[in-house]
Amino acid sequence: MRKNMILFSLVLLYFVAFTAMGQEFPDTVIGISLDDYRVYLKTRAPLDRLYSRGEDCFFLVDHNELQQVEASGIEIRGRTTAPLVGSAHPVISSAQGDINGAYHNYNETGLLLRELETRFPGMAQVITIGYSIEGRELNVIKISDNVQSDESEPNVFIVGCHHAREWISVEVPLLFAKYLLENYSLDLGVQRVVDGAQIYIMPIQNPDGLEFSLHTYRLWRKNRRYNGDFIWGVDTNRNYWYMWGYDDNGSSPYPESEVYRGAAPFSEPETQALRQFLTANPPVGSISFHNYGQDILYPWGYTFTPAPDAVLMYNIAGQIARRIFLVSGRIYTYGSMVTALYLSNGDFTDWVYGAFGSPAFTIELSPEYMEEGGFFTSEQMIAEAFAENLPALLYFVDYFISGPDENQNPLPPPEKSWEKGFFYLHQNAAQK
Ligand code: 0X9
Ligand code: ZN
Repeated sequence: MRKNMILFSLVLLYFVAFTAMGQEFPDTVIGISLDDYRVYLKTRAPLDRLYSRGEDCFFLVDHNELQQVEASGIEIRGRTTAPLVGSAHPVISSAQGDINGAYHNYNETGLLLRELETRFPGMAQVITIGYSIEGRELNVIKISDNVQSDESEPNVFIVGCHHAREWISVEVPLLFAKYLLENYSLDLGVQRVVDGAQIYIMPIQNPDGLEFSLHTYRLWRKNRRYNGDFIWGVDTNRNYWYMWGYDDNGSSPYPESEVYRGAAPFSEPETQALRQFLTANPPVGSISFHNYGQDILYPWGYTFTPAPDAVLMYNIAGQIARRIFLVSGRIYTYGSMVTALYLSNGDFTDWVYGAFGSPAFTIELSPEYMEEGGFFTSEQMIAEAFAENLPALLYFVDYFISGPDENQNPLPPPEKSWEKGFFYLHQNAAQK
């Protein structure tokens, strides 16, 4: 019996060791020209794309994939070793050419927020509102005049990166914080919003997921909750309390789903922290950044019934779309969330609107289509996405200080016929 046990243990040990040794983690970042990559794809499986820079594409590859690329004869234009893959303590990297290029990872974001706090002590304050499942800080930067005191000014809340793979959604809120602080003394418009409101910006709602997407699997979406049975992740944008689990349309009770809503409303530390923080600092308006799709969406998401303030939110969304269009010519379509995308429940904006009654928006940043890269955004897009959203963000904060800007028309109906239908659909829905 005892002998059998020993034998069994040895066999088990062998399998565990073998599996661990055999496991291949991607550990190298390589740059290949887009033309070469097209050639490569004709005969071999796709590689894990990180981002693109000019004509080059950057990929995260394991040892076998690297050998395949080398054997294919195409030119590897750049190569770096990725920081410790899967580590809970990501390596600090700030030079372009690291695994995330010009995109900010968790550490870089934290460093920049602290740097801003140090440079602008009267106007910026970093608040750690909780910790993620893997123990990372959930940070909000408060920007206001007399930042240390709680003034009776409207609270505007802006958040990014509920979804790990949506890297560009970190950049727009983060760069907005930086812009406000660096331009306060140069620009009266900036001064007006910083003096008149308390602006809370949280660039990363899901830091564990972001790091996993950066270092291990580019297309990761959820957080890193371990659900048992080798299944990880809750979709934090399905875990909020309002109408949580209303039905299985767009949210799922099954852990393996990409839209798993978690075991209970607010079961995740990442959503719990926001519940506490926003309850203590109720927002008059909020924006949650995502990508991709070029949409400006507002509640409800859980039902087709228009929200009581659908017209108000429709008008604000129109003003946001108009300002984006004036910067870049890009058309962001707008309407209630269900008409624009699909039904879902337990998302951030339904909760904010349901719990606080204040206008709440999801902005799906560019690109518009999968064929334009989808989640796989380029480095150049960081500056573009920020620039095209800046006037809209300033308008949004100012709206809660000055009220609606009656003189501005919303975006004229877009050209493409299906979008026209889409536009009128929303207009009608909003006017009901
Ligand atoms: O599904 C989401 O959470 C958001 N889209 S994404 O592709 N970035 O994942 C959109 C949320 C919009 N809300 C509803 N449709 N209810
Ligand atoms: Zn998203």
